[in-house]
Amino acid sequence: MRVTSGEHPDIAHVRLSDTDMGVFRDAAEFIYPAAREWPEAVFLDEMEKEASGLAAFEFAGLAGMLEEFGTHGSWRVVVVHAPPPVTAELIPTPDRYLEPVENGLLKSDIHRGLILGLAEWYGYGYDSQQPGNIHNNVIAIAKESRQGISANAHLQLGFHTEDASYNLGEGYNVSPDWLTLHFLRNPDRVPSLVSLPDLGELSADARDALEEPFYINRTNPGQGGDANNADRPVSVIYYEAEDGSPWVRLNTEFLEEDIKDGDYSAGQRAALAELKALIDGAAVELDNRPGDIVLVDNRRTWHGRKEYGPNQKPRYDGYDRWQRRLVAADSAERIQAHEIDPRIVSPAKMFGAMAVGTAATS
Ligand SMILES: O=C(O)CCC(=O)C(=O)O
Ligand SMILES: [Fe+2]
Repeated sequence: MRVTSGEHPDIAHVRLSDTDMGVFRDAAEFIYPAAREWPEAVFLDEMEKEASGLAAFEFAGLAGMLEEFGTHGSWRVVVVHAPPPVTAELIPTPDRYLEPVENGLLKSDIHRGLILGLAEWYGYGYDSQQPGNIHNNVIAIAKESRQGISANAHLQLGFHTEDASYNLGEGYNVSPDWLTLHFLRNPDRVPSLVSLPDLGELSADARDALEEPFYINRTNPGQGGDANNADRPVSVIYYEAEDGSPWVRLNTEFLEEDIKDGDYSAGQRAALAELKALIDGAAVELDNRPGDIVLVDNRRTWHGRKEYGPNQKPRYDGYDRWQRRLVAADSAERIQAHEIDPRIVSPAKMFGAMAVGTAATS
């Protein structure tokens, strides 16, 4: 295994040796016949066990690297170049969201499952997004015209931290620490975007404003949209990191509207505009190929997608761009507090608990 630095000093690429590639392939072959029968939650439990064996020996180097990444104090994005899916084994790219019974386990899911296990991250899904599925499909959908949803190929997907609107402070946070995007197909090489700004470049005024709890993030349409916005303002920059470094929660998709005329003060709007400019200026394109597993530190990184260009339009022929998304947390307990099924979290349940908590203290 070699670690090379990439498009930005905070982006690392993991280049696996032929032996490592073989371990991934063999593990997938061996586990798949049984794993395809397991519910997703059971599958992830099993991957944790499987990975702990590999971490001791075959994948000790990778486990060590992921442990360092997992501190939230080193790289902000790691791309593991895992074996690409075997073309003959991969089902057509879906052109709509799948029901859980249709959304079977793929052999490639085992590669990412092992990485989650090595990193000791807790993978989960939502009852508000592709409900019942823990592995979500990121695909283009022909009739999708809403802004801010990954399935809309006509528009750029604006920079966001994943599920920013569900990050409402201690006890009320079901947003992921880690976002994993696993590329199965990307024939026209539509890039994902990440933004890695240096918050030290913000003016003191902007930073002071962004550390105050005034902002309500908009929930993306794929997560239920405005109906799932919280009734609780938060600070955009917050401090929960062990090393004291700033963390961020912000969906910039609808930020222009808030900057123009939201319910916010002139100083707050100026601070949001300054941060937006900083984020846009720190954009990096990721040229993802099948097999790439992009691991994003969702506390310190924004991500999005460029619009599909004129020669990149989806064809809906089964071979379009397709990635699997799995979100993950450092602490299983933080998520389990708001679960309705194993590894399925319910933001509505969290909002309900929040309302009760507020009533009790007011
Ligand atoms: O399509 C992409 O590259 C990014 C999608 C995205 O933001 C997500 O799935 O969370
Ligand atoms: Fe996203």
